[in-house]
Amino acid sequence: MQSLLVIIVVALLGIAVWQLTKIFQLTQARKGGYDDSQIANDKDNNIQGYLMFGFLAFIYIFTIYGLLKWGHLVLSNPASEHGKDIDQLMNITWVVIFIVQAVTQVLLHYFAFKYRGKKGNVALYFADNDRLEFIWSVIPAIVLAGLILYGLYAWNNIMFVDEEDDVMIVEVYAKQFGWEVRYAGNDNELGKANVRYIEGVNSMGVDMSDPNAQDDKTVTGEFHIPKGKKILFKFRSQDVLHSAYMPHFRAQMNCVPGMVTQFAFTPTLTTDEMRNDPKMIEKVANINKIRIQKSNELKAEGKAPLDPYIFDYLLLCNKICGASHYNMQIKLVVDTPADFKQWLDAKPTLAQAVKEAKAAEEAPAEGAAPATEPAAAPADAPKTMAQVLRK
Ligand SMILES: [Cu+2]
Repeated sequence: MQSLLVIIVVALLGIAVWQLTKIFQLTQARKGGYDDSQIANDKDNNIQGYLMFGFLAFIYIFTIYGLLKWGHLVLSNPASEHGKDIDQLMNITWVVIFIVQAVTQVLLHYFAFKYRGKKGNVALYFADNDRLEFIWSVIPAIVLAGLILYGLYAWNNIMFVDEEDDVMIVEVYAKQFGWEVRYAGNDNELGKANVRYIEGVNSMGVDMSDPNAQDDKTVTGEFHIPKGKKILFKFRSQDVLHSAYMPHFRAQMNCVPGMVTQFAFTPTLTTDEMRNDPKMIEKVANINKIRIQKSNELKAEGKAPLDPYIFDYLLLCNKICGASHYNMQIKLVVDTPADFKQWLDAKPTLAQAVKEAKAAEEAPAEGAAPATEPAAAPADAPKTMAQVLRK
């Protein structure tokens, strides 16, 4: 509110100064010392011409200043195998843009200065120049074609998943506003799924009558993947378009209702390794510096201070999908293969979870102890689960 008032006061002051200069100019004009013809004279044109150079200097100085001041804020080393290709593609594109921008902006502003208005100058009628038009059409066409071909080549390399590859399948399910993740289990095949099967703990709509679904495991809150293993992500959406964005792995794919999309990558740095990356340490220190400032303000107001920030990989939604889109994220942990195995082994299969939920639902009246039941081997679970769900 206070800043709004300040803005209004500054705007009103600006208008007042502008009106005063106008009055001043009018009084001068009446005395005959001021040209109020409203037509630009040579002096006006010269000023505008030199301002062109002023503006040119401004955009270059601001660009260099921005690079120096904020250049370190971009993401640090990629944490996936293909990440280097994406970064290289991005860097080449930036270099091309910088060169083109440097040359064209100088020419644009120089010519605006050179051909500024001059008394007595008459414009030359100039229909076209085939050679010039040829040059400025062919050069961008070649550069763009090169960039596009290189981009397509990089994209095809990244998106190609060899059938023979030893990949681990992980399903990511998007919905307003959160993520759920399903592991394909020992058979590395996801059971069929459909929104119609959503019920209770089976919140991803897995078809429990499908034999492939019996060893599937679902998790929420956070999910883990092992370092060095190619992960084939399968994306689904329950409701609207979402986009699974894993910036540190340079990976993003739309999650489209009614279809399965995919993206595969091999993580190369565990969460711990990324936390110990010198650039990441610097970033985290920067964030915590800001947090400490904010915490001091909060403490002064008698509120609870902020926790220090610890780095974690995230999977974020990158498609504006509704009111809580901004908060649609899930923690992603990259473990060593051994840690990952330990983490995943400790999770129950979805079949077990469904069975436990059913048992808990039926049990309470008798006060019996069905809690031991769910521990049954998953081998005998399939039929029962399928029957339970078909009811
Ligand atoms: Cu979303």
